[in-house]
Amino acid sequence: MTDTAIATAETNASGTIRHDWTHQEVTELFELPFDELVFRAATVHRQHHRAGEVQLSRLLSIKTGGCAEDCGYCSQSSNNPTGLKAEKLMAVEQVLAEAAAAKAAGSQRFCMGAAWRNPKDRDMDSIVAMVEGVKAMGLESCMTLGMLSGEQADQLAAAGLDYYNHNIDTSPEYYDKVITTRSYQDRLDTLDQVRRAGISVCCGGIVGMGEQTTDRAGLVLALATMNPHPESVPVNELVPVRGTPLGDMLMDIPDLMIDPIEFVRTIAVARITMPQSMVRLSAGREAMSDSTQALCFLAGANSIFTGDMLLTTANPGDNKDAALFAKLGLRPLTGPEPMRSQR
Ligand code: SAM
Ligand code: DTB
Ligand code: SF4
Repeated sequence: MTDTAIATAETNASGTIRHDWTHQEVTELFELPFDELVFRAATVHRQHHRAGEVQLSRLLSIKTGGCAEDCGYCSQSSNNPTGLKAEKLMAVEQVLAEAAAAKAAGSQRFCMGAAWRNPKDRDMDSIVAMVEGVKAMGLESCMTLGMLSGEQADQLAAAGLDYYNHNIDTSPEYYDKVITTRSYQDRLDTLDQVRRAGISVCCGGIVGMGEQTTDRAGLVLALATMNPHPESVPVNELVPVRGTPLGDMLMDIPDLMIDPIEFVRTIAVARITMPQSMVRLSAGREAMSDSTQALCFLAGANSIFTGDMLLTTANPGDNKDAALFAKLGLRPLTGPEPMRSQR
């Protein structure tokens, strides 16, 4: 990349956020010398966010297992013999008790996930009550329930839902190696409904599934050419689960594991191309060293999931995270996020 290209890469000629990234440009970012890439990502980060502040979100699986989709990474697909016991949708009171505990432990956002291809209309009353109850506690609310109809997106918006998480997971080119039961376009259609309904978009993907750098560039490109960018971009490292095709592959061929430096590069490129978004260091922290996490924060990650569990797999937990924050001098996020419209 030339010096001029580097100087203008993050913004276009009028200084506005770019949505016209090309695969070539994103690939060139991935290929920068590591210190140059991280320096640029850290610079962009400081221009748009309060450095050293990290948003804390708590996840809860409100409906676990027995999912009809065949996502190759997921412990919860009924296609994957992982031994996970399928459960019914949790009672509203139980979900709200968990939300209250999350708030007491310092979370700003409460994210509820269901192992569904899509919610059934009969579930929507409970889902709406969960969103309303979480909002009433003064927490931000997020849900991830699979594909949504326009009507369901409107119901969630009316309940006051702040964020809907729906990931594109990987590049369009690698997608068929990961999931066959719903298409890339299905995902984009749900994201359109979420956006149209006025709910903030949380959309990202998973790396470390055996994909190549070109696919990681393709994933970031797909996100960074959305207009507007997703307000929240979770970058997950595959948590290998025995019984899932991708988890088995990774455990049997450890050489396929993504190098931590390449993971940090993905965070940095996401930060540079989507300057205002919250970039969330999501699944995979349990197996990650403090040093790798520190590099991720330096490269612009500014949101994490807290607590002992993600949905079905382990997360570092509050004690380890408190120690990490103290060691690195990080603080929980205060005040508004740059992109999110207040609801
Ligand atoms: N069923 C809904 C859906 O897929 O849209 C919501 C829940 S699903 C578990 C949410 C996201 O978690 C997936 O899109 C995927 O990106 C991520 N995820 C699931 N299993 C994972 C794993 N083993 N490692 C890393 N990320 C994972
Ligand atoms: C996302 O991108 N990561 C979170 C959240 N969105 C819902 C889920 C991670 C799940 C990791 C595997 C598990 O615990 O089952
Ligand atoms: Fe189902 Fe979501 Fe898991 Fe895919 S990622 S199998 S849709 S729970």
